[in-house]
Amino acid sequence: YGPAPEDDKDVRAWLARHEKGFGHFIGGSFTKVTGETFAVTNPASGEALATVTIAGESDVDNAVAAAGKALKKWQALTGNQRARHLYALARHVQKHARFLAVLETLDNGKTIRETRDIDVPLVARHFYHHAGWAELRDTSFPGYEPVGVCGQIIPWNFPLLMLAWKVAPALAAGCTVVLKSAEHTPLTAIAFAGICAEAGLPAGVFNLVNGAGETGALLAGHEGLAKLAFTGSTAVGRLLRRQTAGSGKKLSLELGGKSPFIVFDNADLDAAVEGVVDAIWFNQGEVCCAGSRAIVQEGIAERFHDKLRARMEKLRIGNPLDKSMDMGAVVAPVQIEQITAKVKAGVDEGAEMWQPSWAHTIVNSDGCFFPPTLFTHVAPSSPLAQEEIFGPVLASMTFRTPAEAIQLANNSRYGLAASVWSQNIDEAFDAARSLKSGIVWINSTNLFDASAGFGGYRESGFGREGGREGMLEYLVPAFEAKAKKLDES
Ligand code: TXE
Repeated sequence: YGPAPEDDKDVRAWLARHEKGFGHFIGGSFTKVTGETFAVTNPASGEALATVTIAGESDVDNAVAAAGKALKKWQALTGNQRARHLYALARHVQKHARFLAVLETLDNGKTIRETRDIDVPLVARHFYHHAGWAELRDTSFPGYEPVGVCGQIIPWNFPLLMLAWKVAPALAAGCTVVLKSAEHTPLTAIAFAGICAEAGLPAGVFNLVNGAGETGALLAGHEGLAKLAFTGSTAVGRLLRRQTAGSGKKLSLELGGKSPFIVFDNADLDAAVEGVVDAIWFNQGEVCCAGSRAIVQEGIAERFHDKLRARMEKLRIGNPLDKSMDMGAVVAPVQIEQITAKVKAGVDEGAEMWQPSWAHTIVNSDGCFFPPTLFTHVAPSSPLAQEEIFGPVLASMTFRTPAEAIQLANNSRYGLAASVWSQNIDEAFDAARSLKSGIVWINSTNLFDASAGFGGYRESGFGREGGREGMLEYLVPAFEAKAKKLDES
């Protein structure tokens, strides 16, 4: 990890100005840094970046109260007025795009190429898109009302993008929000809170609390919420389902995945190999819909794996602020430990592991780097094929017939996404129809858009984010909302 490039100067200056730490954002302003704090680290170098206050019970109470207080005023605005606020947020995100991209890269370890070209532009796109829904809410969803105050808990793999996925539809629907950032990566959510103030969003419409699982549990259990939206691990998703059962809260869960990447023998192999790069090495494999299981037709498997290994040799991994890097750092040492343990278990059970010849050169650096890793001849029942690794590790297996490919692909407790590669469009559509997953990409992978609903089947969760389906998560039929109001009075 070499000297930091010049272009992180603005972010460094901002961090230096907040040397004493960051508080929460409640009722339109930042709270003081008091009580317990946690440290935020750059995973590419191990250096400390900032100190952040942990939200306890009274902070969560205050944030929910602020969101409750703002609800009436926010709902009294016209759709057009709410839309203007969303447009303003989008424009301010664009204005600070470079700052946000560098901050996200420092905090999470993902490459600047990704934050600059994908994460931050998609964040702006989500606010623009949902500004449209804000304006169209009454005509597009007649008979629906906003659900009310929403609690939102986000993970660390796309910190600012997951914030946008949750905050934009909630605000467009007419809800107010208390968001909890992820403990590894709270900094872009804090910067976004500043943007809300700068863009003139009414106080209390967006509130931010920081902290780990304890803070998340306090928020999830709060009686003042009408809805909880969560993205994270299946284990915590299960806890939250139990915690909110019988509470009357509306719930949406976006959890893990083990998405298949099916390559038929007539696929354009070079395109499919590039697809794998996007599917499993994009964002170091820390993607809930990562194509982590390659399912390759037998006749082309050897050729495909040879091409893949040649491509892996050329991947560049290192300082995420360096614009030429393909892969950056994994989010934290704990995640490296998890990936390492799962890879070791795969080797111990006899699966064939392959890493590029340069893999050893990154092992002893100060940062959390993990080389791209390929397992071939993986047994379908192996943990390598069944468990989410959430790292740059691809498990590959082969099939003979299309039916076998579908059977292997659906042999999972998850069902988030799938990718099908074939130049025979009938074959591709037949496969797509039979796959049990929320999204199917054909001859492409990891494509996201604010207008398309995203979400899973089975243990990947329920509820959709994005598009019309995503809006419905933040609305309720009017009679339900009225019954709730009557209950409360
Ligand atoms: O996730 P957690 P972790 C998967 C991935 C990864 C594993 C562990 O496989 O290796 O999860 O990551 C908050 N009540 N994914 O431990 O704990 C937490 O503070 C309420 C997939 O980081 O689920 C954070 O804000 N909230 C996933 C958020 O939940 C709680 C992305 C997610 O953290 C809580 C992340 C509790 N009891 C991890 N405990 C995806 N689907 O993209 C924790 N949290």
